[in-house]
Amino acid sequence: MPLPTRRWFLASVGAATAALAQFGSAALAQVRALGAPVSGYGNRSRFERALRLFPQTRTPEATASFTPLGESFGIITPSALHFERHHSGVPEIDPAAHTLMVHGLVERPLVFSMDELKRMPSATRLLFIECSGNSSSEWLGAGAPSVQRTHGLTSCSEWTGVWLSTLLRECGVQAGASWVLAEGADAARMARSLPIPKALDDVLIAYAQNGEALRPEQGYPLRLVAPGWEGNVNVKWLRRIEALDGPAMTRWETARYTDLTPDGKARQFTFVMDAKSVITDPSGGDTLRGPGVHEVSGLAWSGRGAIRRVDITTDGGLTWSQAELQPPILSHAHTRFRWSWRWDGREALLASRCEDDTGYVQPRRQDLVKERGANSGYHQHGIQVWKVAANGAVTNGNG
Ligand SMILES: Nc1nc2c(c(=O)[nH]1)N[C@H]1C(S)=C(S)[C@@H](COP(=O)(O)O)O[C@H]1N2
Ligand SMILES: [Mo]
Repeated sequence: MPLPTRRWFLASVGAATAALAQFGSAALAQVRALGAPVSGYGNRSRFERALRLFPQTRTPEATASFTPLGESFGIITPSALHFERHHSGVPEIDPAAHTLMVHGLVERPLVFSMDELKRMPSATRLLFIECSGNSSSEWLGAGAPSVQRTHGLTSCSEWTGVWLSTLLRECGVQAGASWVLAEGADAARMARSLPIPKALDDVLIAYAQNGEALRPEQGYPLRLVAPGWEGNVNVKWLRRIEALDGPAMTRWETARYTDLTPDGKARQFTFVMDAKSVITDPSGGDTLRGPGVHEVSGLAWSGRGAIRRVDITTDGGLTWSQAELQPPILSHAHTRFRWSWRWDGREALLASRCEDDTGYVQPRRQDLVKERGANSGYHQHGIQVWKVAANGAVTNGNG
């Protein structure tokens, strides 16, 4: 690549020289004053402003908050900014009193305490959790003004716990068992059914997130994490697993979390989150400082596996250029991509398109609507377009 950044670099050197000249003895004296003492538990700088956003609703216990993806770096979501979706608020659970019961079609029903679970062989995985309602605002075109509101119902954490397969083997699953029901201890007693092959494959019963205990909002002290599957099945405040000979047909897999199609029928048990990507920088609400080189960066993920490729367009999909994927590139985790864009200062339609390692390519939003209609509600994973105006203002460009 030639050196497109040269002018930008020279301008920065000029600014730095000016700043150094202003850096007088008063500033130096301040730098030498004693700082704050040590503390038992860290907080971010008071100058940082990124927050989860949530709509004001009549029942704030039964809503969602959105991760500020536009202000995110790398692939890990800080636990304090992980999106939240609660159907009946965050229960307060004493881990010393909490248990997980595994029963139903098993040889030996067992009740596990938190201490017993933590003594068992553990596993750690970096995994995204995405609500299947993420981007539902975009089914009909430009629905939300910022990437936080269009895509902020996905987050990525490092989760540690016990494999569900380990617990099921302890209990001895009977031959007739084909599904398991997972139930939470919140007021809603939210519960979802999972087919046994998934339960025995890669489902984690997690007690830790990003190196410490789960946050209460994420299910403290125990949650289910089903890699790549819709957020709703990742049951929080987990208290019960029941082996069954079919799905339990709870209200969260019948009245909710089914996807209405144009013929009036609904798709049910649409577990897998399809490959999806979005440019987080620049994104809706940003303003480009002027023509020249801009680093375009964003996130891609797939419930089917790992991201293999991301392409970027600046002309609404007429031409595409391959972005760079930043390691680590992990299955069922956010992957960060970046691309250097020399903006000519004219109106642009900026978008990313990803492909996963099964060869699945993220569809255009219009093609998804053509196939599923506009009333699916869930699983909107189409390409997100950002419109860059000549004055640098970035807005939602979904047409
Ligand atoms: N017990 C229980 N589990 C739950 C929920 C809930 O309300 N209660 N919400 C579900 C939904 S819809 C989603 S998208 C994810 C959100 O997980 P998070 O709040 O940790 O981001 O949790 C799921 N697990
Ligand atoms: Mo969700």
